[in-house]
Amino acid sequence: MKFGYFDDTNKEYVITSPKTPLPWINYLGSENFFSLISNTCGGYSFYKDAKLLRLTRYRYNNVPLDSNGHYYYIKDGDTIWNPGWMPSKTELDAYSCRHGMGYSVFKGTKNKLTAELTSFVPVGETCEVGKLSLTNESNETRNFSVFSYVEFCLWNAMDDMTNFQRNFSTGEVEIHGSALYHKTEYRERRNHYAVYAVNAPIAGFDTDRDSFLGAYGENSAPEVVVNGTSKNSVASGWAPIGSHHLEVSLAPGETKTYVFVLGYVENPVEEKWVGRAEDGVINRKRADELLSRFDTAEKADAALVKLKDYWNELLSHFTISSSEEKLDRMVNIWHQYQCMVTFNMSRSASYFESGIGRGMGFRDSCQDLLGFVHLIPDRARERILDIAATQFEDGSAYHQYQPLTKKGNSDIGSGFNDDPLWLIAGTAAYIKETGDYSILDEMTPYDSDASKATTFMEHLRRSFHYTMEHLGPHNLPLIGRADWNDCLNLNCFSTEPGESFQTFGPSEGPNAESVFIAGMFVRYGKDYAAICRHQGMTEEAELAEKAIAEMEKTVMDAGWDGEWYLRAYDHYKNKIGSKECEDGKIFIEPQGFCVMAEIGLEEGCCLKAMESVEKYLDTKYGIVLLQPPYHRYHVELGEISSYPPGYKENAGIFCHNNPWISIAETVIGRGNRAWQVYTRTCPAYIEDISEIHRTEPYVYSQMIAGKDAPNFGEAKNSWLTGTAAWTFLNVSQFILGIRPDYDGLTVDPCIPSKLDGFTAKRDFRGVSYHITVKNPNHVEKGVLSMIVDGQPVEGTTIPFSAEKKDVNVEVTMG
Ligand code: BGC
Ligand code: IFM
Repeated sequence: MKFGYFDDTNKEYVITSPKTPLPWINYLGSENFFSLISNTCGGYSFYKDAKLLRLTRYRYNNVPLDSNGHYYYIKDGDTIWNPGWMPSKTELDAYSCRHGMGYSVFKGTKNKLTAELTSFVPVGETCEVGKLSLTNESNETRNFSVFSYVEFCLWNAMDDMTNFQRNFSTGEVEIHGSALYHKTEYRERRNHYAVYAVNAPIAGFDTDRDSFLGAYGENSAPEVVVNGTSKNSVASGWAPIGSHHLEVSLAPGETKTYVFVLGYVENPVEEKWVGRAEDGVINRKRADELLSRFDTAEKADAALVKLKDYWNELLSHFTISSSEEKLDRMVNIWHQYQCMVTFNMSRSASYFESGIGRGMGFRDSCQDLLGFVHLIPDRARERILDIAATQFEDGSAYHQYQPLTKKGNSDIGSGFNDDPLWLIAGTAAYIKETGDYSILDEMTPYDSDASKATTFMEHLRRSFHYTMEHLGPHNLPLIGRADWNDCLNLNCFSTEPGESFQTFGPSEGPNAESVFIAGMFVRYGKDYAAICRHQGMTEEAELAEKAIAEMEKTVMDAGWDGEWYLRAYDHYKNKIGSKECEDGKIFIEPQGFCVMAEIGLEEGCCLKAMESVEKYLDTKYGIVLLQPPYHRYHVELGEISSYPPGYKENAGIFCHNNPWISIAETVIGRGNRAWQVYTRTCPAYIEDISEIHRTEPYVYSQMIAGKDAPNFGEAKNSWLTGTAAWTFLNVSQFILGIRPDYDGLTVDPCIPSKLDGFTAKRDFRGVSYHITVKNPNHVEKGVLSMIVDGQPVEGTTIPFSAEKKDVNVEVTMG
């Protein structure tokens, strides 16, 4: 069952019922100001950091689901309704929500009155624009009221929902004409405030929530809206809000448009203290400038066109055309869009991540780069250096850092032993995309301390050596607190039996080892060695190559279980992910990574491992993380066994590592299977089962309940997941096979044999490659010939040259 449809021409998903199984959201904003916005106008806004600078308040765990938002109430006679249905939940005569690239359009009709709300964050601005058009579809003149409503958050979202003894006394506002200013904190800091304004005279306003809703009132039927008159309340403490009252009169067929702006304003240091004499009165200069940029419908329209142009340009760098409509849709639009959102948000703010907990992930942000770097390489470069600046001097890393301060999060600390290697992965992707080795010379701090800076190349060296120098009894890498699988905590040995696990217990025991990190070490170690060679660090390259060869041997000796790769050894040196185990006999992660690293390829281990994945881990909704699930709690394994069977890391379908298997399948040339793995979790391919899947059908979720769970097939944690980057990497670089490499662009597809081929346009280092792939013999892999601008080229890589701006490539598979 579907709740909408894809509109590929407009790059939108059109939701046709407000009652989606879960809120289906979109992200507004591309750089600093962001809003989350659901299909019923729920959500909130923040500037740079969802925890520290949150503009509007959201209520988690609320009933009904998905409340607070940026709402517009229409009071038409006795009927109160909202164009996005919530929060009044008045049944609409017509409803649609179009989620597009950085904007959402809501259209509601009730009693022949239509309201169309277009919400977006203009490029380069720190505000959300809400353009509201009201049309009288009837034959009579209509007089009605519109009430806007946002509830302000007192900036620090964590403090906002806990520190009531203080917060109920700090709220302050100012009102100037149609502009309502939220200035809590301004008295103290004098540098930032929010403004909520409309470009028309207002009949009234409210800034105090209790006045607006009424004592014990609800946002489904605020007292002010029910009575049809604002109270002109001026908040002092309690809960500041912004609400405008517009009185509207429309002749038959007439449309009127209003532009609402919710903005964040920061006074630069030199302006910060202007107005000090009148203590606490805000300096509105910058707000006035901001509002004047959007004070007509024409200006708002022009900003929307600019936003669409921005996205059309970004998405033009990689486009394909094939006989598979859903593939084209995902590659050309939604994969890349989700990559941008995960790059911007890391794991901070979604409807499943509170924006308060995680901030940016060291591992997560490095992986996000893999799918993002081709979109805006300069921002990728900046991000890599930001991440590296939080690294410790020994090469290990804070697991997370705060987006606003860019400082490592010492509450979470370090000890995730896969982290350092992800920095190599992200950097290799950047260099392959851009050819820019100058990043390696950048002086880069450790632990955010500039006095401890070295070149960035030295950071990479320390990353690699950290793994090399932290080996366990079998010479496999020590796992530390966890590797990619956050919940496999094998150093929980000091916990008393019967106690719950200590996820953040001793960060590194002497024994617990990870075969997954070994796979990563081999795969990304090869990149490290290649970069060393390029930099003339021959000795270091040789040392790395030797360590990699030894690690490959170690995996074959101590990490191969006969039919698949082992997962790990625990603190007691017991095998994890072995046929000898009672539960958790086989895990997905080492199968993906060891095959991607080609460990044991010649010995046939890669094929065998892939066959085992298919035999033991496959389901109709994707590949589960492990089998059998842990049926009871194991203190020595940590959080993993705290989940009921089939959920999350305990045998859920982790979408993130499904592409690892798909890529691994391309390594061994099985295009049909790589395709099957790709399509099974791919949003567009499972749109028809939206009632089972439940999350948005245009983006990936982190997890789908596995076959051992009662809700098999139900997804959770949509949007912010490494799945976005890995899937785009998989489909673009391994299935379609268009892969940036150090010396040029490689074209080496591994596609389902049913495909006749495809065409693609790929921009690479300033050159546009127009690629035609033909598959006359319907093979799964193999390049028979490659013709570049009429000349045959040996192999599958087009050596890079900046001479021509357009290059035609014809590849014949066979
Ligand atoms: C959290 C877990 C979560 C895991 C994967 C860990 O950091 O503690 O609760 O399941 O990450 O998201
Ligand atoms: O690898 C992690 C990721 O960093 C956060 N989400 C879950 C994954 C697996 O535990």
